[in-house]
Amino acid sequence: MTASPPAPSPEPDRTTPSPWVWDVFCRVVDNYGDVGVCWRLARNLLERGQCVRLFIDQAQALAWMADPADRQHPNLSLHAWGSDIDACGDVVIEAFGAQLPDAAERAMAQAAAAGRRVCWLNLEYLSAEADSKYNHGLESPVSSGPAAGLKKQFFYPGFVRGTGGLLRDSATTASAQTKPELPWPPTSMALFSYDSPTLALLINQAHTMGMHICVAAGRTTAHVQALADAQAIATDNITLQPHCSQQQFDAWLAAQDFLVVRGEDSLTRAIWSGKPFLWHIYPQDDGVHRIKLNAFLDWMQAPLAMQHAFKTLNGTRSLRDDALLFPANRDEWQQWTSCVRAARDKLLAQNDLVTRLLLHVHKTLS
Ligand code: TRH
Repeated sequence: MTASPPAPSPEPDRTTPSPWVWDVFCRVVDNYGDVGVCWRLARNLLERGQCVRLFIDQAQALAWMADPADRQHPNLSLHAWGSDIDACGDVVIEAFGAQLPDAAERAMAQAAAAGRRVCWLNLEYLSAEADSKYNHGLESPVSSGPAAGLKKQFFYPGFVRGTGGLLRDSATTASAQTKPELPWPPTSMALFSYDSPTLALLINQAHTMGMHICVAAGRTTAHVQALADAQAIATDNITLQPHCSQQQFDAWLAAQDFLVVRGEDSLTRAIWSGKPFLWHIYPQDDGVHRIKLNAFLDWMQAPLAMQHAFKTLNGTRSLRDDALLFPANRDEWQQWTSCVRAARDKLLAQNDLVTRLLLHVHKTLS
């Protein structure tokens, strides 16, 4: 996919309430989450009748992640990072602290000088830590660069009221109302993880339980292949899933009985699925992912066996001989399922992230 400079100012669709132009700035750090979250955000905004201009520094992953029909949406345009813009949108979203290109900051300064209101938000990483709630909505005055003197606000996604919530489109809200009976023992597992010393154990335990293991494309596949080459895992009953669009990825996850997810966007999808899952958190050198993982398990009110499995997979609990990464029996399977569904219900009772964004922007711009 080629990103196309320069960015024209799209005409907002005035037929729907609050149609604003949203400039979403995405810089890819690593993995698929930066682009995955921005792409899902863009799709959710389009569903709500908004206009989106997505500025991205590495658009390669969109070649498979973006469904062609979405890419051709009349209210969407894709642009290279640093493209010239003649005017900024009504809302400027700097995803994950991506320092904006000068052209974008200049456009905001010009808008301010012309008396035009613009809502500038820094979309942060998802966390269940209390800080997300305290910091959500805080202002940050900009002291240098072309936008010096302007203010941006922090927008923290989160699991509780008072944060920015979670991305949830209308189809997800509808499907999340269902509570189908899940088979015990589970017959299939979706595997989307980072490298981990416990991955071989996870795969072998899944194999012993009789599960078919479906492996996501990218580094998970590479790691599984390396384990297979080293004869560290049983290799029958493993399928490698090619890269697919975000909709196909969601459907693929939802089709398995047990999910192993990672990062932040697939974690959200696992919760919406209402299925027992394990979360491989994005590991950070300074170890802060431990705190983030514990905060999430607290929020989930996860039963002890589930907590142990999450911590073992993430290496925050030492690996014991009897370590089990799955529910041990039907009762535990039901406990894990009830835990995920109770967490999902708590979230379904709250507004989704885009609704909260729309309310916030409405307050700021009107
Ligand atoms: O890829 P990730 O590990 O992303 C991570 C996290 O976002 C992390 O918090 C961040 O710090 C780091 O990136 C930079 O996992 P995540 O968040 O689940 O994102 C994966 C996205 O990729 C998700 O939107 C689904 C999408 N995807 C597809 O659409 N098709 C595919 O075939 C695959 C494998 C993924």
